[in-house]
Amino acid sequence: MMGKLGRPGGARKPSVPAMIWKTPRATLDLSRHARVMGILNVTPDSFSDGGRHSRLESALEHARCMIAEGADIIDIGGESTRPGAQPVTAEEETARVFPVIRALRDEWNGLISIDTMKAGVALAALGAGADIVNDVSGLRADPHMAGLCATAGCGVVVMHMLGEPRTMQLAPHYGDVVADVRAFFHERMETLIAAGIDPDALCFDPGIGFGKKLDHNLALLRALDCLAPRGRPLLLGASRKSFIASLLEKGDLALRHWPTVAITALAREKGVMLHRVHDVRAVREALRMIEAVAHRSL
Ligand code: HH2
Repeated sequence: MMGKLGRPGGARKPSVPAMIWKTPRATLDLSRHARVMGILNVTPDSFSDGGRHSRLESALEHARCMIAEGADIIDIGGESTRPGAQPVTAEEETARVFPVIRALRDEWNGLISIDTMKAGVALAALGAGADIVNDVSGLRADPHMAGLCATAGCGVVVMHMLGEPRTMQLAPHYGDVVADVRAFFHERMETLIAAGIDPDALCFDPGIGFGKKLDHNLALLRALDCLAPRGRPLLLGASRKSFIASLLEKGDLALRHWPTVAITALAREKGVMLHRVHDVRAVREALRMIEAVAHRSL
């Protein structure tokens, strides 16, 4: 028997709303398949890799490894945003990231993002071949950043942070963290579109650990399915973050690997399609498994 809207003998194909993210190199269709952003810190003081990748060759080697493991995007950062980290000059930051981006661009056609709050660094990085600006200040730290992104037509990650890295963990306070982050995204979306950025180039990130206590992070993780502005993708950076240690007493970074995979799976189930992680292989496999189960019957 076939109902008005039904198909004989089976469930209707649920329609998956279109979700795209535009960058100059490629427009990603995020309706069905999540993407992995591998983290490449070229800072001497990064909390996660202790500066191991600060030299060009080892940075490239690490990028190649993440690409072989299935990274779709390599996110390159030259300034640590660890709580209490001291800022570096634009010249120093550019000197760290520029050679890595240029060399990686020469050998790889995938997406490269620059993790910076400075328009000068972003300009140099885009010139070297980066496709995306990932700004943990949500394009508020530098008044020239929005105009630059609009002119370049690059992809943009707009992250929420309360305060600034040096002091953000001192006493973060919210009325309702979920409502506040949602309101921030809407304000940013309006402002950035008014500045000339293509709405399809925007993606949003709740900024786990950036001016948030444990309960704030957990509330945001529980609300991942209702944070993003309509039609825009969400990116999550929960990899190895200290909230895992607070919950599970895993001070050793290596022990935060499996909890990170679990958080990624939870986030994917809540519709997060962009995952910024250190350990690409396990996250890639977890996402493949989740998507194989979800899509097999479609
Ligand atoms: N987290 C960090 C840096 N950049 N960008 C986005 N969009 N989202 C994040 O959650 C995010 C980010 C901090 O983590 P990490 O890169 O591991 O450390 P460091 O601050 O030392 O670079």
